[in-house]
Amino acid sequence: MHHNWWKESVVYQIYPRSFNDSNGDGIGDLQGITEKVDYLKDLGVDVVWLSPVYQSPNDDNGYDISDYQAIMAEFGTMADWEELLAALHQRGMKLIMDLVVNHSSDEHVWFQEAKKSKDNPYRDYYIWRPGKNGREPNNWKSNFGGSAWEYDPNTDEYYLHLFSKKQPDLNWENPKLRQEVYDMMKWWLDKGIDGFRMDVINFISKVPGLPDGVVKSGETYASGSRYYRNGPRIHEFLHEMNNEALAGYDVMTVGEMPGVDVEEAKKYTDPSRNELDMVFQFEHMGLDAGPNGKWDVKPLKLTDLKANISKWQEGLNGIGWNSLYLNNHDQPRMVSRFGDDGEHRIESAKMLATFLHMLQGTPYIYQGEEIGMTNVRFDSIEDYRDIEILNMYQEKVVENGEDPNKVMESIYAKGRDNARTPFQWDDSKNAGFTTGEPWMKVNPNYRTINAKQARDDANSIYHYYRKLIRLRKRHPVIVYGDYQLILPEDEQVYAYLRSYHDEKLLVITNFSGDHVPFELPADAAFTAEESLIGNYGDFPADSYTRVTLKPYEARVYKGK
Ligand code: TEU
Ligand code: CA
Repeated sequence: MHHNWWKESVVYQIYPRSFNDSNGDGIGDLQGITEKVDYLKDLGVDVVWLSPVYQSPNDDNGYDISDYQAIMAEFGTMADWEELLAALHQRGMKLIMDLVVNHSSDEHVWFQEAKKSKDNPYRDYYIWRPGKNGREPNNWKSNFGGSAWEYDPNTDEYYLHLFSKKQPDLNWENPKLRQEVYDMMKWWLDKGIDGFRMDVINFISKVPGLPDGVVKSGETYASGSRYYRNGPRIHEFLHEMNNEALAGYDVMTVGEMPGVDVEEAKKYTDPSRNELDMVFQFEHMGLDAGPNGKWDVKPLKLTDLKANISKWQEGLNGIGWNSLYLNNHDQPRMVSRFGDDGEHRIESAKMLATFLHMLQGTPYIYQGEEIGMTNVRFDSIEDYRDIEILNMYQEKVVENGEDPNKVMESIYAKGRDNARTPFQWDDSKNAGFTTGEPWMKVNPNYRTINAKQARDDANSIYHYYRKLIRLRKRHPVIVYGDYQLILPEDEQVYAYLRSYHDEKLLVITNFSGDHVPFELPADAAFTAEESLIGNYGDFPADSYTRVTLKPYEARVYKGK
């Protein structure tokens, strides 16, 4: 398999607003991140992905950009950003930036111009349509609720917004828009960045004619996703972007792609096609949702996770590349969702990390994951900040009269703000995140769960992550090995083999809080030589054929 630095790397995602506040205004900022680069270096990560830090009115916390070449005033200045880049580079770490070009902010000068008149030179940078029978041009719903169209009385047309109405979709059919994006990308690349994470990049090509979707009974709007995910010109656009903007730079590109399947992902990431390096896909994030989408919470069946992960591991092997993650800024905390954030918080967080980091792909650590930060339960909807949560609550409780307690439960389980509470640095006021009033409340469990405690405790989740990251550097099988699932039917134990040349790994993870027997199937070709890492301390290398696993136990054996 072809070797690349971004396959051998571990990425750390920072959500700047919630990471570290350097000036006491309650909002995380760039100088705050720079103060913590040694923390990142000690952890051992190779690449930092910054969620958006560009100028933005913050309707969606920076995912609505009003100037792609300016820094958000709340986060600091361009000089602060340059200092951060230099501090990371000095320590041998890389920086990738978020590229949000499916849409801009409605406060971007392009949109300000576009809405002036139908013949404005920028009109075609966005997607405008006349209404149909006094209604929206089609029945698509926005990902944040309501119609995906907003009426503009000045020009008597609607514009498309797949997210909030302050996030108008850019028109990729327009070659001038595409060229502006490529020029902007090169401007950042020439500043020395090491790549891009591309926000919903598989949404940029829409099916011409923007056909109606099928409305579910009882609903007003339909999902239009089949007409804008992996659309007809998507591969052409990404190939062009690669050619025009990326060629000649040694950078990594990762495409955030809701609704991508294995076959499409192969096309996006097969190096011979010159599109992207890796996908960041969502299939496994949908396994604990019912037919009515993310708020329709259902328990995860481990065999569903196995079938899904295995399909991706086998499907991309030798062809493309995947990102490995169990949480990010849009998802609940992984220990709360897939582990046990009470009694077995530490063991289960380590188990999930082991499970993930031993797979083929590039692991992503979302800030706070490495200290086992958990979901939060705020009593009042007033304490929530996320536009998706607030719009959903408004629609369900205020407009449709649904039971607020039930809706709050779904927010506790799936709301994006679970991931966005301030980073817990220590047990001082506001978790050491800010000396002021934090923009969102801290999770009250910061007195026991915080980075200071974790760094001082040799058995912490944090030190376990350090060890996992270091193992990756020593054993090419972790990065490049083939994957083979064993015990596909087991509902408690997820076990798999990796193999690369004469190196093999056996990974055994108990996803339950029970004591569970594990037995290596007789036909599994594996002989253990060494025990690599486990979340209950050292264990004997010869225990791999038959063992009773403790709650959430994880063991990795190396052998042949
Ligand atoms: O998210 C894209 C996306 O489709 C989702 O992950 C979505 O935000 C969420 O899961 C809805 O349930 C990206 C960004 O990561 C997200 O923060 C932005 O809000 C969104 O795009 C719009 O830019
Ligand atoms: Ca600040």
